[in-house]
Order: sequence, then C-alpha cells, then structure tokens
Amino acid sequence: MTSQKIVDYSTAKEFADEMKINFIETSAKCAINVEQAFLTIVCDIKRNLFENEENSNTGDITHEKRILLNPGSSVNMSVDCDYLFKLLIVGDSRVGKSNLLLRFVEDSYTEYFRLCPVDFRFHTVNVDGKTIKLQIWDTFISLRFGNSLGVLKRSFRGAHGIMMVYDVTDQDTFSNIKRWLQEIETYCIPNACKLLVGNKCDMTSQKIVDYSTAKEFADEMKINFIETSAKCAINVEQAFLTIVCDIKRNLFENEERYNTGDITHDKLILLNPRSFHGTRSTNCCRCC
Ligand SMILES: Nc1nc2c(ncn2[C@@H]2O[C@H](COP(=O)(O)OP(=O)(O)OP(=O)(O)O)[C@@H](O)[C@H]2O)c(=O)[nH]1
Ligand SMILES: [Mg+2]
Repeated sequence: MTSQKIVDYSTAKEFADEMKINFIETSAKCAINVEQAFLTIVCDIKRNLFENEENSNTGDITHEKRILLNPGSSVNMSVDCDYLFKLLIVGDSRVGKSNLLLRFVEDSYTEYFRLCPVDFRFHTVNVDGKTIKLQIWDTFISLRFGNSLGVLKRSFRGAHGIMMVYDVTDQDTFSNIKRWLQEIETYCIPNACKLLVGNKCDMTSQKIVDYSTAKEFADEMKINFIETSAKCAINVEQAFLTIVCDIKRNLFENEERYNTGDITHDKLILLNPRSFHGTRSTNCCRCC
C-alpha cells in the first residue's frame, strides 16, 4: 500500500537497529518477503542455538539449557567426527559466496539464490584419515551497513577459517578485500586461517583482476590464494580443502604448543570436539 504508507522504512529500520533486532517489511497480500521474514527468524534461532552449543562446550551455559534448545541433541552431534571446524565465507555482494557453498555441499549451482543474512550448512570431509565436520557459514552482509557488522561480528566468533571471496570481473570487490581483512583482524580469533578466493574464473573475456595481481597481494598478506568457478565447478573443492588443511595444520601446531604448555586445555578442546567428549584419554596419542 505504497501510497498510504505512513511508517517509512528508514524510521522502522533505525528503531530496529537501536533495539538490536532484525527488521523486514512484508506484504501478506502480495506475498512479498513473507517467507524471508520466517526464514530470518528461523535462522536467528538456529544461530542462537549453535552459539549456545558452543558456549555449552566452553562451559558458558548448562547442559540442561542446551538440550532444551536442541531436544534431539542429548548426544552431541560433534562426537561422530575427529574435528569440527567453523568456516565463514565473506565478500562483497554477488561475488558468488552462496554458489561456492552450494557447489561444495550439493554440487549444484543457481543463478538466483539468497539465504538469510547469515546461514550455515554442514559438510563432512575426510583428510588424512580424519573425519572433519565443517560448519560453513554463508553471509550476505555489506560492509556499508553498520548494523550488519554486528551480525558479522557474531558470525566471526569462533571461526577457524575465513574464505574471502571477490569476483574476478569486478575490481571493486577485489579492492574491498583489504577492508574484509581489517574486519577479520578485528573480530576473529588470532591465527584464524584465511583464504583469498577469486571466483567466476570461467568468465575469461570479462576478467579484470588478473591472477598475478591477486597472487602478489595474497603473498604480501601471507594468505593462500585460489581462483574458482562455482558455475563450472573449477577448484571449488580444492578451495575448501586448502583452508581445511590449513586449519588442521594450525591445530596440530597448537596441539604441540599445548603439549609444551604454551596453550590452555580449554582452547584445545574447542578445536578438537572428540577429545572433549572423553573418547581420548589424556595420555593417548593424538590420532585417536
Ligand atoms: N559466471 C559465473 N557466475 C557466477 C559464479 N558464481 C556465482 N555466479 C553468479 O553470480 C551471481 C551471484 O551469485 P551468489 O552465489 O548469489 O553470490 P553471493 O555472493 O552469495 O551474493 P549475495 O548473497 O547477494 O551477497 C548469481 O547470478 C550467480 O549465478 C561463477 O563461478 N561464474
Ligand atoms: Mg549469498
């Protein structure tokens, strides 16, 4: 009812931002944003649940409360894997973040795909005989909106690895990687593994950011770099495996530091859920 509209979007958005709650305009009559509204709150609950589950793992909330939030989880879902890694995919709008996730998790691709501002999928990989469960968070958060950064900040919490994606046909998305790096440095755990991903490499004739420029930048920043195409399934699995191996290497370095007393037990079990659940005895080798 645009002509009769009195409460304008920006007033309501400002209020919602102030109250730190999500906001969406809908039309039940014209089926505008209705599903999106429900999905937004569902994702929020889901994120809340997993944050609580993380807090439960670190002892911040009680076991009873966690079960209340997740009735099917009296047996923690992370026990069936050797490691549980949290990955985050960030980057400017339309660079192909969701499609990279879709390609990796479902081997599919779509021209139009939009998740809630932050959502995640699970995917399990096997690396060197270890079962690694990945909780991969997809975002569509813009650096331009202050409030989104609040959401981003929460998403960054506990992330072991971050994929920073740009579009090889769009210079701005590459230039903004520096800003994404700053956000990561601000909000992420120290030593979180980073991977620079140049997506849409199938669009060779429109390519603007060439491989050597991006590689030089990545080398300078001391991060890994890979070009991918979610559309043509080029290097997508490779990209995810690169960051997984990086995190795993990082973990073992930390485990060594734990053995030499440099790092606390709490930090270690966060990285290795199976050891937390007691299937590994204290004097057992790390391969259990
Ligand atoms: N040619 C080509 N197009 C791609 C590729 N990946 C994604 N696209 C297209 O780029 C557009 C954006 O893809 P998305 O996966 O939705 O991008 P996103 O980064 O998740 O976008 P937001 O969620 O809006 O931030 C869609 O039209 C995709 O079909 C790719 O590898 N090659
Ligand atoms: Mg997306």
